[in-house]
Amino acid sequence: MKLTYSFGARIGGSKYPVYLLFLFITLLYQQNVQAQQPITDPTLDSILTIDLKEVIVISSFKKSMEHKAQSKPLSTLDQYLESSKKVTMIKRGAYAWDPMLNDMGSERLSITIDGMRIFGACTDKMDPITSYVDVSNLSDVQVNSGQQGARHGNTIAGAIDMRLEKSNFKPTGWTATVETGYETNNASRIVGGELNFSDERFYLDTDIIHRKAENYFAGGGEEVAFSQYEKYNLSANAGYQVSKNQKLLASFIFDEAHDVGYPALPMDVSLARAFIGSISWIQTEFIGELTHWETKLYANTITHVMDDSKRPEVPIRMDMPGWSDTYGFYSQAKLTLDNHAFLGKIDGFYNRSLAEMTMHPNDPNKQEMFMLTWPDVHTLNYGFYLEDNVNLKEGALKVSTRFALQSFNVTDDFGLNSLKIFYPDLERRQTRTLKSVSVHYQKNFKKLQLNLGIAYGDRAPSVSEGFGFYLFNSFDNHDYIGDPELKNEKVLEGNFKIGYALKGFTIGFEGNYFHTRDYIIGEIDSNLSVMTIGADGVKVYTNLSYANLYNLSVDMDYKITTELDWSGLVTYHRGTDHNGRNLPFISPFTYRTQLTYDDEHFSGTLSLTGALDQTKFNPGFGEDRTQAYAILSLSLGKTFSLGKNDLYAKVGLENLFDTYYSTYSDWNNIPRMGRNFFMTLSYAIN
Ligand SMILES: [Cu+2]
Repeated sequence: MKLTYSFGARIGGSKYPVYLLFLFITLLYQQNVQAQQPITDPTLDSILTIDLKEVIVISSFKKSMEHKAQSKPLSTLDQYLESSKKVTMIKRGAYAWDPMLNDMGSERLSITIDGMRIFGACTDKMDPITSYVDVSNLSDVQVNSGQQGARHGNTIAGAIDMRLEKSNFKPTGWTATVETGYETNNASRIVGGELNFSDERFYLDTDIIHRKAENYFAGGGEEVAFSQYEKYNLSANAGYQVSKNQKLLASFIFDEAHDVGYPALPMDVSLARAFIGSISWIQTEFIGELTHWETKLYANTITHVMDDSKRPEVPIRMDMPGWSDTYGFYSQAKLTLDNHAFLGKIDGFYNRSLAEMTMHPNDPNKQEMFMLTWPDVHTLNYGFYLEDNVNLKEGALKVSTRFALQSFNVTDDFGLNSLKIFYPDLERRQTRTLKSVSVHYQKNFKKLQLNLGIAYGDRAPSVSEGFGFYLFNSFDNHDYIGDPELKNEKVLEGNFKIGYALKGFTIGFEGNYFHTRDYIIGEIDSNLSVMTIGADGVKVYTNLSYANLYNLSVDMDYKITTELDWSGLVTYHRGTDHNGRNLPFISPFTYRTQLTYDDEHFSGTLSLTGALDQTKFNPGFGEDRTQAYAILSLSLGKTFSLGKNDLYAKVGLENLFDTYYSTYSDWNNIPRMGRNFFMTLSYAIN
């Protein structure tokens, strides 16, 4: 606690006048973007559970009126995710940041939309799943660390589930909102609206949003070329109450981004498009003691078109389109017996991933070259998940397990034969079994709460790790080749949390440890020659004997008065492999502190985020020492009542002192945005 506080005082004190701090303290506003979920989970009735998930409330306008929970109402989903305690974002530009949980990226993560599996179509990770939804679609994002996320799929790092916003048969009738925002740094314009109808029998929610931004400017005024983007998103959700006990729901999202620049990469995206749809049947009563039966069928299709047509000088022109289609289902039900609350779930998905690369030599007499970078890999996964929440005296126990079968089928002959150059005995099909077991225990003392957990889990290689063919990584400047014979990665996980609450003051100390066997990472193979002009070498995905990773954090919250609140967070992370070599993308020591003020009419926040020098980096993966930084931001909000309707205005200043900085997770040290003034207006018609 001392540590965070002293940082706040230093910035406020010596470097910048103290009165500046206090001027804004009087106008501060309660910001509570992330809240630790209380130990009762509404989905499990009143049974006490020990789900230590973090819930990031996404505030659409409607919710912003209820919660006033956001510091920047129309910020991107990426910015919301970044406010989480455990999620960090890899940035390759201003758009489509790539989430990491517990310092682990997409291969080790399960990311779902309302429980639906969906996979990006880019071999270079330009299109994380989070880039195909917008805040206008969502009510909240649930972050489950480690095997606590196994309900949604096999995972090492945990699960991020983005939950769609639904009126859910509330008798609100017709409601509408119009929202608009502008940001000065990159001339970002945002226009959105919602039109909803809901009664006890039927609801229909629709929303639309458009975002367009030009290049942004780093601190000090340097323009970051190729950082523009444009995106449209629209969605519709409908529900029909068939009987008191039965509901039929449907959801649809269309998302399309154009002209997206990736300043940290040698290529851009001319089109990234997703269609995401589902139908669900929900029954409160099912068979006998089984309740809350929910079955969902879903499908999604993604098109990703990557090229370098806008780059002035390239050694060779490349077109790299990719496609990913996923079809899936799940069916789950609950059972309550004495002090046990069970949840059982069966699920499955079928994914098809295909990506191509065509090289067009500058010399017209030379032939074009064509490769399949993902050889039309079909992945079939079906699994069974069971959890038991046991309500104990002054505590709780949660036991959960998942078992799944996952098979790969390389369906394209050309792609299969290309991989056979490296793996002559490669079979077209393969099947793997995946397992997860976890036990969590919670004990409540008077003002103290103790959580302990231990877990085992594994995962199959991703399509890139298993079947990728000359995937260029601009960070370490190597071509990557997959290995279909990789072993599954297996993790042994331990975690704890100690929470202490006094009147108005809470403190939590939290940590987790991942011992990962057969850790998958790319290693240099000096016998192979590069495909990409200018690349330094070729890496092949390999199983390391093991890698260790741990994360520690302390967070505090102090309610100074009913209106004024202070919170702080410090985190420490460390990751090494079996040789003591640093793992890439491990965060240095970070801190965050925030003062918020909130009364009926005004709201405001003053926040400071920063990191110390990154001294534990991995030069073999293109990393270097990232300098320490501290960034100060503030925002002010006010609600105006216009008759029956409400107008909510919010203004803010980010990176107040226009600091030039980049973080450990900025691809190729691309600088972050400099000073930025934003304003948003939301108008609700009730
Ligand atoms: Cu791409």
